[in-house]
Amino acid sequence: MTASLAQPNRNSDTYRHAYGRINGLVVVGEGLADRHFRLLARAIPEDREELERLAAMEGRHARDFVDCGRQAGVPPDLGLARRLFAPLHALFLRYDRAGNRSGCLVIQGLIVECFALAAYRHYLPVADPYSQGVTAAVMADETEHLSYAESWLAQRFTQVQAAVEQCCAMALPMPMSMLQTLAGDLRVVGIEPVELLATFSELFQGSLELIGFTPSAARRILIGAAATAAAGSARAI
Ligand code: PL3
Ligand code: FE2
Ligand code: FE2
Repeated sequence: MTASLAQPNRNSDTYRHAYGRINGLVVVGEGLADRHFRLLARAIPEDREELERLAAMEGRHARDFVDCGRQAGVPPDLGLARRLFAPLHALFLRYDRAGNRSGCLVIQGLIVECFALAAYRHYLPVADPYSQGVTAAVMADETEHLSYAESWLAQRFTQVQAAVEQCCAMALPMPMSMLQTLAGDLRVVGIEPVELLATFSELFQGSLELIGFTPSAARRILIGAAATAAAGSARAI
């Protein structure tokens, strides 16, 4: 199955430019994940050690993906990545300051981790051999990060349900618009953005159900966010 996928020409300028933009997003995303888990470690002191361990894993991921770019001889576009991540990071900080722990966990533990897992799953078959090894190892860690957030939220479902819904309505359209911005670059490196979005939706739907939402409530949350994202991009035209 994976062998039949068209491999991109990794030496072309088009590929290298797109790779630098996506690798930049991954490096910045992993670095922010490190910061977010450190802030969560302060917000949830009973799980401090575990959350600091997860943060350290994220720091390692960031360094590992920097190495991938170095191996490929392509510099990451960090400026673009920081601009693209700014709204999601700002919302995380706002929730953190307000003591909204479930909002913080939804942003980092569900949304960012599901996006990372979906993106890495689709990158794996089209990655160069060096990045392939790194990506496969990182994916196992991201699954653990997602599970932490899922079980924390599931254990408190009735108390957090409203905050989770509210956070999804605010935050979910953000990565969707990041995805739109990078759609062309993703295609160049061999990832079909629509497939990435489908995998993300599947993972996110599964997470919402696992924490306690009914399948139809979970679907409503995702569809609502997709509609907001589409309205946002229509305004931008
Ligand atoms: C968490 O451990 C790591 C976060 C890394 C983010 C990876 C982004 C993947 C790039 C594909 C573009 C989709 C945009 C969505 C960004 C959340
Ligand atoms: Fe990570
Ligand atoms: Fe992670």
